Amino acid sequence: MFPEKAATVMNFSFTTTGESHGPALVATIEGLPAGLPISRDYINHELWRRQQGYGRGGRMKIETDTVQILSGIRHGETLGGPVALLVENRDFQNWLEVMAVDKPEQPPDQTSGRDRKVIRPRPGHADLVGGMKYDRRDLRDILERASARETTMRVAVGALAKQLLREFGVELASHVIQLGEIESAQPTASFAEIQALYDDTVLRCVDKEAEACMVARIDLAGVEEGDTLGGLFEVVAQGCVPGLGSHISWAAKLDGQLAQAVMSIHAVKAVELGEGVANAFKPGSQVHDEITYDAAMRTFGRSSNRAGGLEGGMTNGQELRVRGYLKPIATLRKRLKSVHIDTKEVLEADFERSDVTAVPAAGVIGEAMVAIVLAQAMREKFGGDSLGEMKRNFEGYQQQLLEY
Ligand code: EPS
Repeated sequence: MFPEKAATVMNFSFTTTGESHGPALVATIEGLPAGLPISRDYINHELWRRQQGYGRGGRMKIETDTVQILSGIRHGETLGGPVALLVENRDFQNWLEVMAVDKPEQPPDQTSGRDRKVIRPRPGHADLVGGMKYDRRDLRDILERASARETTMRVAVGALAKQLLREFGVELASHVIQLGEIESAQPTASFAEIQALYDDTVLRCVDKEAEACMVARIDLAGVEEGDTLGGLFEVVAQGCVPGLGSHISWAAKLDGQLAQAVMSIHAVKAVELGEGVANAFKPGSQVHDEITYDAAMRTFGRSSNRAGGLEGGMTNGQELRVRGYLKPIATLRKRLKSVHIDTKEVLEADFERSDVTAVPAAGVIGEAMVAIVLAQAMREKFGGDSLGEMKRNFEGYQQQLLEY
C-alpha cells in the first residue's frame, strides 16, 4: 500500500506557538506564492501598531516587538516554501525560572512573588476551565498560552497577508467605534478617513471629540476604579474583487470564515458584518442595497453598503466591513470573587498587572485576521506557484467580470 499522498499545493495557512512570558513567539506560514516581495520593515511597523493605543499596561513598556525571519524568504522575496517568523519576548528575562523549560533541580518557593502558583482563577478568563480540562494545578500552565500576547504573531502573519493582498489592489484599515459606553459619532466613516488614522497612537477613533471622552473614561476606569473596558472596532477592506468565498456550502461562505477569524481574537464576543445588527430590526426594503451598473466602467455596484460587502457568502465588490465587539479584559485590579482551586475557599481572583483596554490593538489584530481570511480566499481562487502565475489567473477572472 502507498502512504496517503501529501497535499502538494498548500493553501495559505499558519500556526502560532509561544507562551506570553516564554523565550519567544513563533509562526509558521504555508501557501504563499514564490516571488512575493516581503518587507521586514512593514512587518515591524504592523507589530508597532499593535502595541499602541491608550490604556495599555506596563507590559508594553517592556516589549518592542521585532520580527526575525528564519526561513522561506531570500533577497526580499518569498521562495514558495514555508515561512518561519520569530518575535522574542523581552519580558522573558524577568521570568527565567518561572518559565524554565527544564525541570528545576531545586523546586522553587511557589508561595509568594513571581514564582507563586496561580490558584485563584480570574472570572471571565481561561484559567479555571483550562485547568480543569488539561488537569493542571498551577493555572500559569493555562494563562501563558491563553494570553492575548499570542496575537503578536497573528499580526506578523497578517502583515504577510496584507503584502500579498496589496499586489491585487486590496488595502485594509480599522477604527474604534465605541469604548465602554462612549460612542463615536462617525461609526460609518469613509475608508479614506479611517486610513488617515492608520498610525494614530491614541485610539484610532475618527471622532476626535468622542476620543477625548474615551481617554478620560480610560483614566477613570484605570486610575480610580481599578476596572477594565471593552468596546467596538471596525475593519474595512477596500478593493476586494467580487466572488471571494462561495454560496455552495456552509464551510465555503466567506462571512462564516470572517466571523470565526474575528471571534477567535481574545475578548471578542460578537462579530457583525456591515450593519448586520441594525438590519435585523428593519424591514427588508430599508436593508438591502440596490443594484446599479456603470456602463463606462462595465461594473455592477450598489447604491448603499449596509451588507458590508458580502452577499451569499461572497464578496460583492463593495467595501468589506467587519466589526468586533470586545468584552472588558478579565484581569481586574478591582478583584472579583473566585475560589481557591485546592482548598475551595472563596477569595479574590489573581491580579498582577493589566491593560485597562485593548480595543485599538484588537482593531489591528482584526485587520490581520481579515487579511488572512482574504489571502486564503485569494489563494484558493487564483492559485499559482508564483506571484506571476497567480496574477495571470486573476487578470483572466477580471476579464470574465468585464464581459459579464
Ligand atoms: C495579557 C496580559 C498582559 C497584557 C498582554 C495580554 O500581559 P502581562 O500578563 O505580561 O502583564 O499586556 O498583552 C501582551 C503582552 C501583548 O503583547 O499584547 C493577557 O492576559 O491576555
